[in-house]
Amino acid sequence: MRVDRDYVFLINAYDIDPGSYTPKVNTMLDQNIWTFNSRVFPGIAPMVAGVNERVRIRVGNLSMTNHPIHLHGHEFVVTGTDGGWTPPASRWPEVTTDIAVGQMRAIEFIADAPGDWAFHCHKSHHTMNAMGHQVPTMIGVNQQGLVDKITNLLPDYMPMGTTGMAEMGEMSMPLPENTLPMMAGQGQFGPMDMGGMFTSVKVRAGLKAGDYSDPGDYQHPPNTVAYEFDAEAVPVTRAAPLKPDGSALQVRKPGKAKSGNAKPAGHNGHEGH
Ligand SMILES: [Cu+2]
Repeated sequence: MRVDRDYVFLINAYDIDPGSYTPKVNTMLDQNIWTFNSRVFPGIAPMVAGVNERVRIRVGNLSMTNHPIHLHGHEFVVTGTDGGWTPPASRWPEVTTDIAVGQMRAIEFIADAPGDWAFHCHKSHHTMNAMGHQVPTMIGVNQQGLVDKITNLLPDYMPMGTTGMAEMGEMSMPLPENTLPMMAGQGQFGPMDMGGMFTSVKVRAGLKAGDYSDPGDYQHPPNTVAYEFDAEAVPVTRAAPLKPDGSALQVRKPGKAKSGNAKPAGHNGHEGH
């Protein structure tokens, strides 16, 4: 069962109030810190792999809830369970596998796509750090009047949730000691708005066996990065439509209708026919 890279995560969860140093060990389900190897993003080193290396990731779930573990950019197969290695004929391609309470799974894939690929639990609140989940929905609520009154008492107060939670990653709110921002991490395109059970697989050409150092941000080849389309800035050019014989049709651009001509514009020059 040889592989080129073999990674192991144990999943655990904690309930630690912001500013506290003492986990509430009697909490059974309402944890607020979701961890890989007792660490949370952005404090988890990326996994690395050379192009076309076979990678195994073993995940054991010590927490009291299931975790649908998801990998971007590749399809994997489940090669191991608590019962041992799976027979090859029993495997099917997956991008997410649920790891139930007390279970372990080994997944394997060929790292054939260079890039930085997210690897995370697919439960959204498991990719967040400590925060009360009982906050009211504030989307669309203008909090300015309230903010003015509160900042008289608490100068550092910042409103949250007016446009959803992504704003959390963009503002650097002062935090109590021994606390992490709910969503954090800076990527090469801006705030990543992630926390908790989130890390990445970095696939690079030319990586030496045994080299586990972080290769940094992936350098995207030219013209492979999505961008916001600006119709004003980019002139649209269209090829002339082809006739069935392959030759281009001549298309007359609509012209200005002469005054008093009730016909649609575009047929100027035909009046004399
Ligand atoms: Cu999870």
